[in-house]
Amino acid sequence: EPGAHVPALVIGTGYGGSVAALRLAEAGVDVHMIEMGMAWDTPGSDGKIFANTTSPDYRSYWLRTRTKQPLSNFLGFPIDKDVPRYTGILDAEEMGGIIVYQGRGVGGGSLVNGGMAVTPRRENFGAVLPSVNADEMYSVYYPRANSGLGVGTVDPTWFETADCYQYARVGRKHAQRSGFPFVFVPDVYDWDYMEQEAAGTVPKSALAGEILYGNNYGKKSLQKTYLARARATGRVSISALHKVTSVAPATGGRYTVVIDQLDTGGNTTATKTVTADRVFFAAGSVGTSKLLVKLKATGALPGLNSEVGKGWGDNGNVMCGRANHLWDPTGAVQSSIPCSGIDNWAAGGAFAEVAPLPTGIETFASFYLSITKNPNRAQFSWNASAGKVDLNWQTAWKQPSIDMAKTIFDKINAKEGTIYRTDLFGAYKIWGDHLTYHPLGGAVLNKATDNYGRLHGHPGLYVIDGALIPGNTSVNPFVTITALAERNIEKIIAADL
Ligand code: FAE
Repeated sequence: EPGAHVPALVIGTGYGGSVAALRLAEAGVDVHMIEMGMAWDTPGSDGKIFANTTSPDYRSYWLRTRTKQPLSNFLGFPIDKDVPRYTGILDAEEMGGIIVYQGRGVGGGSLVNGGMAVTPRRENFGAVLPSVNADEMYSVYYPRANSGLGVGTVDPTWFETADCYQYARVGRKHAQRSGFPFVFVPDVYDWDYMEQEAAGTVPKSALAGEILYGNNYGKKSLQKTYLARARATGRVSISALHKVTSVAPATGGRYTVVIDQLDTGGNTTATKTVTADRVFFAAGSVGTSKLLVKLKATGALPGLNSEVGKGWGDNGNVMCGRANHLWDPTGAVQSSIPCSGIDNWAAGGAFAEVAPLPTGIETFASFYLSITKNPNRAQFSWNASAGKVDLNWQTAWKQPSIDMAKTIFDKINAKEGTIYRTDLFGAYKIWGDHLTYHPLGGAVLNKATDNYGRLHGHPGLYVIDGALIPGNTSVNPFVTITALAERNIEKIIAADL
């Protein structure tokens, strides 16, 4: 309610926000969460909450009139199409030199992502979060995060014969023939449910190509894990279609939070002001960074330090496809949930997911999303004349990622006598180097904040999401975001409340 006071206000309902809400509530603190996206709890006229990747509709994109599909072309044809402007689930946010894909709605990125739940190899952790005690992370917080998220792995016996993972078995064969380690990748998808999908006994989700615009069944998004537990405490409430626009000091050590209520056309229908004792920034790397950079530059939070907005990276994401020989079909029905990867991090700086191309037809293509050790870092800054926050990432900064991915795929192509696909990203373009799914950084731990996410200069303000991580996690990021949030909130509850 406008004018209300809350002990703890959490901006955003993704991984960081959900961990904070659950643990604060368990400690007896009433929490209000503010989420700019929709609640995603009500079916549309087709009886489903989420749209399919093969038929994007009004539910699919955040305030766009045309889809912006990560793979823009297929067999040479552009596949984007017009859709009604709506507060849909996937935001393809154009930040200058890069398109940053993000989930919008209660559950944040967990609504749209592939659910790949990967703990970094321990020897790589020092480069991921240099100021964090690795022993504690690997003995306490990574296990806590994996259990809270419901992480599991494909049954290796079922994998060997499942039609929907033929593409992954082809990926394994090619990786191993070129001498690369092939690894199974854990996921929060319900693996028993997927086996039932394959057996034809339950409604299909992963095996119907659902991903990117939500999964109607099977995926354990945050709505089913952390947020369900948070709500069950009775201390957590969530306002969907509400966007935080300002946080500023109020009397008594409190903060005034300004919130716009949105309609499904993205228009502001009301502006509300509440006060909070503590505010947790969990709007995601881009959302948190944009808020903090604006609030510092416009004088609302003058105490923030000059590290705010710095250290942003794309987790080295780059995509590519390979054209296989006719004797290596990858399958017409592909599980949209990846289950495996090729690990060449130590030797070549690349970890490649063997990704699906769930088109419903045989494509003879192998498709990969690589995470690479790209060293480039960008900075957010306030553009006063345009009244918005800019990011100075350059498209050419992806070249190191391409080079690292090539350490895997040039070798496989040479061994197999195959070539790269040139029809997936338009105009004979081999590399999907225009995007990231994994924005990280902008309010880096132990720089913009102390070593537990407390923002410098303003007691009671915290960052607790992917903005804390300095640009790269060496694998898919959400397990690390969750584990770091578990670590930080435990300290904050013990020391600050
Ligand atoms: P996030 O989950 O983005 O949550 C932030 C929330 O804050 C969102 O719900 C926003 O709508 C909301 N918000 C933003 N600004 C405001 C505001 N001003 N007021 C109110 N609310 C606001 O943040 N990661 C993996 O580990 N494995 C995968 O398989 C994987 N696949 C992916 C596939 C896709 C297509 C995408 C887009 C991402 C994928 N990711 C994956 C990345 C992962 O989802 C992402 O790192 C996390 O969701 C980030 O978590 P945060 O808590 O930082």
